[in-house]
Amino acid sequence: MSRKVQIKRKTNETDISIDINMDGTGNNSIDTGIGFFDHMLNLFARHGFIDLKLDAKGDLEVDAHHTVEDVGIILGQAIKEALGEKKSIKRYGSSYVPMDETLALVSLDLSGRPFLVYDVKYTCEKVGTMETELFEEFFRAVANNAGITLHIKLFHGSNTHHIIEAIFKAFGRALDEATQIDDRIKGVMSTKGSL
Ligand SMILES: [Mn+2]
Repeated sequence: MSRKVQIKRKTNETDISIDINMDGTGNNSIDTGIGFFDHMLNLFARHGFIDLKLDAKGDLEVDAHHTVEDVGIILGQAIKEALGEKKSIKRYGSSYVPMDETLALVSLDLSGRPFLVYDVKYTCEKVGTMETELFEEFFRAVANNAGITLHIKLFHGSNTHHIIEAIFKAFGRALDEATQIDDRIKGVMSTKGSL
């Protein structure tokens, strides 16, 4: 069973193509035009063992908002499509990731019920050229389009780069755990019979 998907999405604001393999090694090539965002998506792919090719051309002359949100939408769609009926997957995944003074938790359920709880406070409004408030928009777009119940919690942290980096690594690790196949699971991991 191959869990690979290619999607292209074009609007008046962005033009994005994605090529994802959920069962990869973390191999990735990412170009969103936003350096810090590329760095974070690279970490997500590496720590999630996801092969990811992502090319996004957005209206950065306006600001980064459309690009970040639309990357979240297409990434969510690609994850959802790649996982298909979610047969025999573990469904839940959680990961605590420390980075120096920072400790973050991502806990998620591939439930088909989109929900985001984002309990993160930043000390700076910007990291690189990017507004920190955009990360919540990104994760909401991913959760809504992938059908993930997604909890992101920062326990402590003062350096904004560390905080966001720990969250992206934890997201990759939690998603990797939740998407693993467990042969003991016949059908889907739900008494309801569907996810
Ligand atoms: Mn870094």
